[in-house]
Parts: sequence; C-alpha cells; structure tokens
Amino acid sequence: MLGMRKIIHIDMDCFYAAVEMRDHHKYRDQPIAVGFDGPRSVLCTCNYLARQFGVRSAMPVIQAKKLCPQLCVVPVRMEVYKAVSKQLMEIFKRYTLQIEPLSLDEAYLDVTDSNMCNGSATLIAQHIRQAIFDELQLTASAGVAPNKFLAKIASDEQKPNGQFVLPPEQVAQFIQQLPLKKIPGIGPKTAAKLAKQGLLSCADVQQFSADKLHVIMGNASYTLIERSFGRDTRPVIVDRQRKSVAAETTLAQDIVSYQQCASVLTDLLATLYRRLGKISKSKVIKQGIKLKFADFNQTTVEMSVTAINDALFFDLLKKALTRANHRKVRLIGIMLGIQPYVNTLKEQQLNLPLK
Ligand code: TTP
Ligand code: MG
Repeated sequence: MLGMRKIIHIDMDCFYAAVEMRDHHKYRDQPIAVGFDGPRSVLCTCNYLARQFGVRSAMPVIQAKKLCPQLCVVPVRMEVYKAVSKQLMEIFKRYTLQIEPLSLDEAYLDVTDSNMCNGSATLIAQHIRQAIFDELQLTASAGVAPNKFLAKIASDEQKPNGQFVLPPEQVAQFIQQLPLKKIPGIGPKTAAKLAKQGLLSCADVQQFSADKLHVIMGNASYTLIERSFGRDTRPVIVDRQRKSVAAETTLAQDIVSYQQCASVLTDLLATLYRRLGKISKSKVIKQGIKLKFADFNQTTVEMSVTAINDALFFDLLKKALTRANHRKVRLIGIMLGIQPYVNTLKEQQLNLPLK
C-alpha cells in the first residue's frame, strides 16, 4: 500500500529483573524485585513470578512485601543495565539504522525500507528477538504495526517473550475494543474522567462528539481521536534529543516547611545543572516543580520560560506548597523542558511514500 509504514516496537521483558535473574541463578525460581530496599523506597520493576502476587513497578517496597512476603528485593545495578542496553542497540543496527530508543529497554524500528528477511517485518522482529536470546540470554517482546502507537500497543499483547503482528487491514477491527487506558498518555485520572462520560474503548470515542470531547480534554482531544481510529503519523526519530531534564529525591523523612523544601531544592538544582550538561541554557523553555505528598498524591507546577531562571524554581515551590492542605511532603522533583529539535527535512523524507 502506498506510503504504508512498517514499524516494530521492541520491549524487553521485566528488564532489570531479567538481567538479575540471568546473572544470579539463585533468583530464577523466586519472586524478585529490583530497587533500593529502604522503608520508603519504591520498586523499579519485578519479575513475572512476583507479578502473580500483584507486585508492580513503582510500588512502595512495604506494600510489595505485604502482597508477597517472600519477595527478594535485589539492589539496582544501573551500569550493567546500561551496558546491556548498548548491546541491544547494536543488535537492532544489524537490521535497520532507523532506530528510536525510548528508554534503556525499548525502541521503535522503522523497517519500511529494510531488505532484511525479504522485507518481512514479522521475520525481522523474530530474528531480533532470537539474537537477543542467543547473545544476551534475555527475552524481548515485539509489536509489528503500521505506526508507532499501534506497534507499542502490540508489543504488550503477547508479553512476555512473544510478538504480535497487526497488519493494516486488521487495524480497524483491533482498535474498536482497545481500552482507552492502554493509550500512552491516558493516565488513571484522564481515564476516570472519560469513563464518567461513558468512554471506555476506542469505539466509544469514535462515536462521541468531537466538540464535547474538546470540552473535556482540550487540545489533547485531537490526538485521542486520531489514536482511537488507530492513526499516528509521528515518524521514527533517529537522533532524538532529550526533551526534558529532571532530578528528584524521596526525602528520608516527610517535611512541612518552605525552608526545608527550599534547602532540598538547592541540592536538586546542582544535580539538574550537572544533568543539563552541554545543553545551552537558552534552549530551556519550561521549568517545573513536582511535589509528592505523604498520601502519595502529587502535584506539578510548570511555567514557560525563555531561559533558565533559578529564582523561579523557588516561586514554583511556594505555589506547589499552597496545594499541600496540611499534608507533609515526601518527594521533591524539578524539571526543565528543552526546546525540541525539529529536523523538518528528515520528517518530510520519512513521511514521503517511498514505494
Ligand atoms: P518497562 O519496560 O516499563 O518494564 P519492564 O521491562 O520491567 O517489564 P515489562 O515486561 O512489563 O516490559 O521498564 C523497563 C525498565 O525501566 C524496568 O525494568 C525498570 C525501569 N523502570 C523503573 O525504574 N521505574 C518504573 O516505574 C518503570 C515502569 C520502569
Ligand atoms: Mg520492558
């Protein structure tokens, strides 16, 4: 079909936990999670055995141990995961150079123009997963679809160690039943708001009034309608620039006063500047503060800027603290938005119907 793309989304299975199970045989047949085993910390991830007990990523360790008392919490070895991630990218590069990494364990590959495996995206995905297994002793899941959104949804369908191919002619049928909460960007709060209007699946959105949806969601409604019909024109961006830089810390003890928070903020600023690295300060277009309160609810305050401004962080902190309603603060985070890098030529090239 003219202009039809072939996108593969690859996502490693319980990545950090799988690396730990690979490197330590004793963890293979027991429920494990990866994280810092402090009373206040949250898990990075857990293996599939632990998931049977209801343990999940980002769950507080205490809660996870209540659900699964025999859970073994293994310390994070970030350097090892980064090294494995590099090996992964090297495997991808044998099949295409059109790679957009999303995180250490996840990437989109545009194989529209690849001649590997007779041009079969399904076979390319199989070969990549096999290479990952043979060379890294790890398993990955893959989704194959005509765009990034559908490929990402598809890679989740047969997890772990599976793959799901969604050919263009099956998209319309597949998308109907898709729950809205599975769409990236639709978090629990938005999903609840939509559910109140009776909107649970993509089919519901397809039949709903676009004007009414705009009242509920603002400009995000345009993207939601696109996704509900299975459409996504975003190209695979090969040299993605960082869009944000952030730093956050969970406090050893919950705190209340502005002064205490401001002192933590000062430390975070140093980390943030280090992470900003060589990015020009004039490329900063947004600053934000995030607070998580003792009841685990969080709030963010953001403001558009033309260059980074330290004092503004402290103003944003004051504003965020007005939302505390007597709750103590358990986590403080700061964030910078970076001007996106737009290579229009590349986008045009990728969108052109090449065959
Ligand atoms: P994910 O791909 O979201 O999760 P996963 O690979 O552990 O499990 P799945 O099989 O469902 O894909 O994230 C990749 C890694 O990123 C994960 O192994 C650990 C890390 N991570 C965190 O540190 N915190 C988080 O909240 C999440 C979701 C992931
Ligand atoms: Mg993963």
